[in-house]
Amino acid sequence: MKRNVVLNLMLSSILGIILSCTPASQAVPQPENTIHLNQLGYLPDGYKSAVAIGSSETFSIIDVQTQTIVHKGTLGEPQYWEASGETVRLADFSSFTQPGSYRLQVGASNSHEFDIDRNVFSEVSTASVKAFYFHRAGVTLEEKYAGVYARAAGHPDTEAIIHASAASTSRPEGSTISSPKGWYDAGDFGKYIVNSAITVSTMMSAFEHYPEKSGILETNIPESGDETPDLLDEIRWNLDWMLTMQDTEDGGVYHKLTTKSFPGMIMPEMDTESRWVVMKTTAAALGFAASMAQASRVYKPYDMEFSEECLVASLKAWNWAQKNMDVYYKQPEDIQTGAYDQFDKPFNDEKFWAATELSITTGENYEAPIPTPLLVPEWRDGAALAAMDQLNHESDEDVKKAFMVLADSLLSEQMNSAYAVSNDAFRWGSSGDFLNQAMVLIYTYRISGDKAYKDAAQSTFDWVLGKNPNGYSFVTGFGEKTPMHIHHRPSEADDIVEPQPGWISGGPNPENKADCGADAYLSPYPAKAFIDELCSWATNEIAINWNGVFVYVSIALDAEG
Ligand code: 9MR
Repeated sequence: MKRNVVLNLMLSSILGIILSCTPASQAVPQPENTIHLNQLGYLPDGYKSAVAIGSSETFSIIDVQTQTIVHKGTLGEPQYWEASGETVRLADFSSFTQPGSYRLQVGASNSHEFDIDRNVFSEVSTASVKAFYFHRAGVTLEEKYAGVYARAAGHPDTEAIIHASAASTSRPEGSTISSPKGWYDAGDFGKYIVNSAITVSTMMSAFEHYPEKSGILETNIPESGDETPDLLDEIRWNLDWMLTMQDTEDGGVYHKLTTKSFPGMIMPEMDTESRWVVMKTTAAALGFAASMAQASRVYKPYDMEFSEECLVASLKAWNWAQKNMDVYYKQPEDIQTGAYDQFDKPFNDEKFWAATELSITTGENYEAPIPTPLLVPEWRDGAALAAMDQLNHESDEDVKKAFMVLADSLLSEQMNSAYAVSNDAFRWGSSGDFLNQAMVLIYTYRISGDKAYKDAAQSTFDWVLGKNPNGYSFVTGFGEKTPMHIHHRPSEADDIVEPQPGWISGGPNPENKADCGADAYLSPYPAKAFIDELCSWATNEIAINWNGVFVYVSIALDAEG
């Protein structure tokens, strides 16, 4: 189904009237559905699968124009999935390649409509980049770029206060620095270096690995039409902010810039509390060093001066980290915003990540051993992303071996999975985990040419767009059943029924059951522990890192056709 903006807006107003007199949990009427599939659709030559629940042995594909059956198939063997408590069968219709609009029928059940189309992911890919524009701090979003999501500027951050934890001789407690621009991290308005670093790097890697597709994305932002691709213009907004978070005196990088506690559900310009710059950490310095080293080579053809500035900043942060390899983030007592702390492991992966990016950019050898086993990337771990960048520049047998071990473990997990996905361990931001797995898999296809990895990447990506037991496409505004009540301040406060489009909801997470109150129902099955409620920050918030990897995977699948 292509997203029809006008129709959606009309539906929004009708729903708005209904919404005003019904409780949120009943607000969006959903079709009865025992078939879960990618609600946008599939690439003609790509892997195509849906999940069916029920006793039927066969499935049909119906052309929605002609209402005729165009393909018939047999469902796979029933498989029980502990994560969802369901017995399901897979419908594999990869052999059906005819472009068009369809629905899948199993017994008396019908799926959502979906397309088979060469450009099926183009629009959502563009929207997922555009979402970052909606999150720009310190600037008015004009209607010609933001449409109905136009808003006043918030958080100029030209007088961010140095917190006691960040004080130094030249920047004592209570002094101020100017730290404007950047993106809001998530449903809150904080700006966090660790999460910014993995996000900008994942997006720059999308650009480096798939330059043709990412170079032509048009997002209608103020910089559109300049010499630089829109994707890089958008990333630059955050890189400019990140540079201000370095203490140029010693090269250390502050962990975050936020208010002392989370504000209410208000628009950015209403949040006028003081914002604080909080302590320098090793994780911030190394993530920053990695991103800036990568930015230095990515932006070189477009802005030589900026490229040089990034490299100087990267080296300074790297040098600071060499002398400060164990400065973990410790949340000060008077600060309650996000921590992005990590006590589970040392900073080996961040060190490898920064060393790799610096080595690629400078051609010199920055030493750091590859941490094995490599893990799926996330905000806590940039090593596999570094491995991908390394392999994108030159083949290194050790790195390739470690990367293939990771990809093969994902592939084998998927082979045994009832939902044909590489994940059954659910936690905060599970949508991001699925997408990072899909990124590893699609990149493995690129270096191996083995279609099994591409199919696995597609199948994992399908999860986020609706092939999951919740039946939600977790991308706002894309798909028939999509979150309407994301934990996101502007979407709640802007009086527009539809949330900002193109954001990835965090997805099922059984870990935190307290956010909607002790009595709120959250499924005991981890894969179903999701509620589309505003209160559910642990399952229904959005965040830049999850969007960043969605950008990568949607571009990559599009590019690989
Ligand atoms: O994505 C983060 C998740 O991995 C952590 O478990 C969680 C709790 O510390 O925090 C998540 O990140 C949040 C951040 O701390 C503040 N902004 C919103 C982020 C997304 O929920």
